[in-house]
Amino acid sequence: HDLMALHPYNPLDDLYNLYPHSLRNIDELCASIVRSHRETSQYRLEELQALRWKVFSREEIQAYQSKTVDEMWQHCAVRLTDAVQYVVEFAKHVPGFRMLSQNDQIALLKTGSMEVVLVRMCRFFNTVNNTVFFDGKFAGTEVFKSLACNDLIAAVFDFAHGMCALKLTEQQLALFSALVLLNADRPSLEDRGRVQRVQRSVELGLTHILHRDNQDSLMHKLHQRMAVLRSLCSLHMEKLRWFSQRYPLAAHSLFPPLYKELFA
Ligand code: CLR
Repeated sequence: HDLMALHPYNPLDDLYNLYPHSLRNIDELCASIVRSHRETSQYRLEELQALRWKVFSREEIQAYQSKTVDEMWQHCAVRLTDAVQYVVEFAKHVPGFRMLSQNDQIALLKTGSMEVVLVRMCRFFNTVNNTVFFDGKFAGTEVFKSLACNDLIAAVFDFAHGMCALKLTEQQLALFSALVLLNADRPSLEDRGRVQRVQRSVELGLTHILHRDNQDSLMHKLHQRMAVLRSLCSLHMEKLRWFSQRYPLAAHSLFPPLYKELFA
């Protein structure tokens, strides 16, 4: 009975007993998702840890704040697009993603790439002083003042704070990122069934990792974070529409092509 208390029932256990060989498949799936996360994460955690206290000076902050709205939007769009490009690279190496039709790959990236960027943001976030790694140093919300969308910035920083509080390992973060991307509920998918099968395998992988780490209860919290992500991304799209209406020329000619292709 004591043993039962130590090891609460997990539906995966039945699966392992029935199909011991599939455990190896799950392990292999997890290993390749973790590998592609590592290879596309831009900075290693140790590097970011070392830069943690490198913050912008008063003058540097003022320089960002005196940029015009369109200058700052363009600047951030370039940084975001750079991050999105790494997410696209990550996606390509998630087992099953490249087997999907081109249409479905693009549909998943259109809605998911920004969400994964925001999930990844927690690696670049310092909760002690509420700053994010941006342009080589750590920046607080005030740095983004000239974007004129303080509500979005505050919500994004809040989200990063909440993600940090979960203290995910790099492996958990990798699997969660893959799950955010492989979502069969996204609009305009051609072959929803195929996306669903890939989604299920990634879900199984995440469940497996959390179970192994003795953190089964994290799954529920991660599903809650996914709902917040969706609202953040619609806020981003709303701001983008507002900006494109006010600055049509800037939005048309200064945004990186990939940014326009995915979000405009
Ligand atoms: C996220 C994790 C990536 C590296 C990275 C690059 C650009 C950063 C981004 C991270 C976090 C969010 C960020 C962004 C640049 C601008 C954006 C700081 C750290 C802020 C929130 C402004 C958004 C403005 C839009 C409305 C255009 O691997």
